[in-house]
Amino acid sequence: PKEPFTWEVYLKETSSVAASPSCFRQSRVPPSNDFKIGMKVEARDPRNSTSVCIATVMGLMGTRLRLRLDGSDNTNDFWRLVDSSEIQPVGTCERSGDMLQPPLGFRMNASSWPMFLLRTLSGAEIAPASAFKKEPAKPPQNHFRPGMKLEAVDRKNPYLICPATIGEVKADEIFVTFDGWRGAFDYWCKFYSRDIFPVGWCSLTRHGLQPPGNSSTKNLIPTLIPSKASSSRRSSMQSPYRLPHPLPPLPVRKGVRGRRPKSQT
Ligand code: MLY
Repeated sequence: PKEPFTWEVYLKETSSVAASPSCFRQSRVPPSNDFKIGMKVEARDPRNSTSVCIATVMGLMGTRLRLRLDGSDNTNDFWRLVDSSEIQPVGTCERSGDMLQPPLGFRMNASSWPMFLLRTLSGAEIAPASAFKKEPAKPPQNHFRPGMKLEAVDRKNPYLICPATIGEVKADEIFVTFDGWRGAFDYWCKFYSRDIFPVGWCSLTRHGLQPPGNSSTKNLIPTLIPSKASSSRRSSMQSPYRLPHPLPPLPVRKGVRGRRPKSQT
């Protein structure tokens, strides 16, 4: 029976180190999540960052909120930390002299927006200002190094937080690689991204942590290995990769006397 994932065992197994908490734009003591399902907040529209909209808290996970813009459909939910600068108490927008906007893809006629907004907010539970926490400051510099471990939001499945490794560091950016997933979910982000957390964050905040995937980088067929030795003899048009072994011969279809090769499916 396979042991459940723990960082303690995994760091040993992979002989790797966790990135220091000081590398991250996250509080050393995670904030409490004082929101409740159904509460209304103001949120920047993720698809149109110039507008501030009304959103409803649809779910809570650790220090994160699952949000849905009122007047939008249920297919564009997004996640924000309780100390995100992209959410604020209802009334903040108006006090600063701005107007609440309908979300991109508002499902009604634009002319019905003022009445929709009125009905949305009347009698609704408004999240108290005390639930919104101050966003931590950016760390002054990028202290990440390749090989350091962290926990990171899977941006293709943003409800998931997963074990990850720093693959590359370039100026104020880092390449986040997802352990055991062959690169399909990897991304570049700023070192001060809010989507990355120190090892232990999920456990501390009672957020689920995905186990590493099981895709090995070995045994890929065909396995492409960068060739170093031949690089000086290569013309710029040739691939920097070579196949490690000759490919197996293709099955040959013989005439009437022969048998057809068996299907591989
Ligand atoms: N089953 C989905 C979700 C994969 C999630 C990968 N994350 C954890 C890096 C898929 O295979 O696409």
